[in-house]
Amino acid sequence: MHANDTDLHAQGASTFIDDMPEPAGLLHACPVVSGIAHGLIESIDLNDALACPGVVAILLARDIPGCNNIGNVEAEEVLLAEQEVTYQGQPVAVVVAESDVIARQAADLVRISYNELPAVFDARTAHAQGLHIAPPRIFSLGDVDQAWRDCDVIVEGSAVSGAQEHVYLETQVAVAYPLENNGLKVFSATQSPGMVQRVIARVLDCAMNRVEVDVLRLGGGFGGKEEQATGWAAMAALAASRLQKPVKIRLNRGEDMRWTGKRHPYDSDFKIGLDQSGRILAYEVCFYQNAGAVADLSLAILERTLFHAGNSYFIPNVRATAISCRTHLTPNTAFRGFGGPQAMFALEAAIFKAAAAMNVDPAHIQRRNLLQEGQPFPYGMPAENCRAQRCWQQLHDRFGLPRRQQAIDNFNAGHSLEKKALALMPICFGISFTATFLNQASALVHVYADGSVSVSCGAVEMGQGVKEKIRQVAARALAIDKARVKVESTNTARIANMSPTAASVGADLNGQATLLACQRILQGLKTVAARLAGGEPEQISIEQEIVCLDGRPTATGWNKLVSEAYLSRTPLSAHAHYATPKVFFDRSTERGRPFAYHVYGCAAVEVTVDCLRGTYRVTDVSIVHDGGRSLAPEVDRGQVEGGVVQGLGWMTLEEVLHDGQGRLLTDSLTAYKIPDIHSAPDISVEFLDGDNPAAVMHSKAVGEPPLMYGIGGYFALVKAIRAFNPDWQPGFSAPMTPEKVLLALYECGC
Ligand code: MTE
Ligand code: LUZ
Ligand code: MOS
Repeated sequence: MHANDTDLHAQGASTFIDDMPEPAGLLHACPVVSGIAHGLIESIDLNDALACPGVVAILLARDIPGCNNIGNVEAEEVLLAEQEVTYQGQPVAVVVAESDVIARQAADLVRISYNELPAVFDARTAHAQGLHIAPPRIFSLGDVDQAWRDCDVIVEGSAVSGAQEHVYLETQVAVAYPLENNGLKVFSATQSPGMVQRVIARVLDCAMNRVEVDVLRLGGGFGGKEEQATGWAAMAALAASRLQKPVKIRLNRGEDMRWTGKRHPYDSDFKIGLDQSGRILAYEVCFYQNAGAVADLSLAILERTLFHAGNSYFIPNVRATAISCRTHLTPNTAFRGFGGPQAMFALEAAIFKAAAAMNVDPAHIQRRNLLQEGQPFPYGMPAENCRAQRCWQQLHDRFGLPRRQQAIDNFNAGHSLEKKALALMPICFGISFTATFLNQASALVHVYADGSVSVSCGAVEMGQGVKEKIRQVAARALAIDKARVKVESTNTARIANMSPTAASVGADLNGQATLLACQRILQGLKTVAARLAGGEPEQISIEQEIVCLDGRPTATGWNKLVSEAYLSRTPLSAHAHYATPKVFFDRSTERGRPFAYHVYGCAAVEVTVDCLRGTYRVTDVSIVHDGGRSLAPEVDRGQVEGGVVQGLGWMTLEEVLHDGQGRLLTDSLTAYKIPDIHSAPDISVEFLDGDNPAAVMHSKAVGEPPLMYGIGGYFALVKAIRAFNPDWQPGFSAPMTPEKVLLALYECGC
């Protein structure tokens, strides 16, 4: 009997890298990082640090045998700075010592002197100075310039959304073991074992087959370990390879917060035009993305911002421009939603402002413009199996929204110092990696002679339940009890060239590959079964571990079948590869079909504001979420609930602040507040079920989309504030912290 991750977590029996017994002779690495945001390195003095008892080595860029480059996108991303530093927290050296305490103490004694250069920390200033990661990109549909003439109402404004810290429970960690023949085995808390393997091979100038990367599970990733687990693993590998000793690196919480990137802050300008009925005729938006110092995944994130510029609305005339601005902050990175949430926040701000100008509820405009089947997204792809309207309608009907709005109106009429408000938040999220080549996966399935099953694939478990889903696929495909199936660690020696577990497609891609491999084994098993039952393979099926002939059970069960197959030398292992069909995108025309399908949904978010103190509660979230046929209903419910709370955190409490020198001020969980169980609202989720031919066994990806329901929290707060202070003109700057709420409550409109 094989327990799933949830059971192991509940028993405290699941293991993480930091729980692994430490081998004798293990060394510990600690990076030495830049204390300034921008400058040229003049000298590095290692003497004091090297004199510390227990320090074994200090490695610099010149000690890298291969390429000092850990970037996916651009050659500019170095493992260790050589001449120039471009952000506070940028690694310059790695101290290797007998304990992590010694390594940290010695790291403090490394003296680096700099010739400091000017630094820029916000996107608009960087843009004004021509500091960009790449040229702007523009998506357009229809003719915006013409369309303004037909509009009855036009409003313009700007929308700012802040960074977000991932706060995965397990901080960045890796252990590298030297093996014989110049090999290395690396345990890394990464969403991208394939990338960690490739980058280590590049840094060490060796073949990829020398490097085995293994991932059992992560204590959360949320995108923060898609690209940014790589550098730490490469440092451990560099040290292990050079010193021929196992080396561990593990950041503490403060280091992790200071030295790793966050969700990209965006600063956007919008202009929206509507007719009298509330139909949106034109939308123009320019997104200024704060990329930080190097590209990392910024351009892919920027692209997804453009893909989601219209959210779940049909807007016939759109021009969306996106500019990735280079600043001297820690490079920002993937975070659940991957640029989509920033786009949706800007559009909801535009809709809110238009609604205020028209003196209608924003829900009126939202409802009026929801996508319908066949209408195009701003990149030309028509909406297929569009469920925007159905989610909205079901939410409206099932959760009695008109009645609730009436109750809120009554409450507000009867309370002068407390105000409630309800905001709706429809979502639409494209499912597939937008880099088409990443939409592939493979799986290796073994059926052992005792009837137990082992599945290896490229999916990394990070709390999202992907292993449980893969298990379900294998169990259903083979018609056996789930307890027989074990999903192995994610390992580059068993699965080559795996894509990151990201873009919400972990279960979609790896599930399909697992299904194909199981079907291959099943074919051989059916031939054996036909022989045993005296029929043809086409007459055979397996149902609940029993071989059936023409649908009727025979005496042969799973164990007997498998042992007969083994004795008759029938293959009981298979490998399969899956590539998502029909996805493509042409960047020269910005047109294509980048997504296998879209996930829809709608949330109603209710808040209560204490108008004396500025404090508030998100009192209720009701959701209808587009779900497909779930592989694990409880997992999906957990993903929706967790995503909403994380999205609400981004929009309300979580404020990343830097000082004027680019130093992170909010580098602890006392200064950076995330939602806890006390601030989490009541959440009711209904799944809109149905078929989804585009994903494994008609399931639907669920990982990222629910985060965007949280945007409703921002607008509910804005509405509640206006119920108290109708003169207040919202500036659309998230997060809406209690301080900002208090100021807004008493800001005078004159
Ligand atoms: N849920 C938990 N518990 N922990 C995580 O780290 N990451 C999210 C989402 N849900 C995450 C999570 C992100 S950013 C993505 S892309 C998906 O899970 C990845 O997993 P999937 O592709 O299997 O859905
Ligand atoms: N990562 C990536 C992602 O490399 N490409 C994507 O399209 C994507 N989308 C969401 C999250 N991570
Ligand atoms: Mo998720 S941002 O795709 O790791």
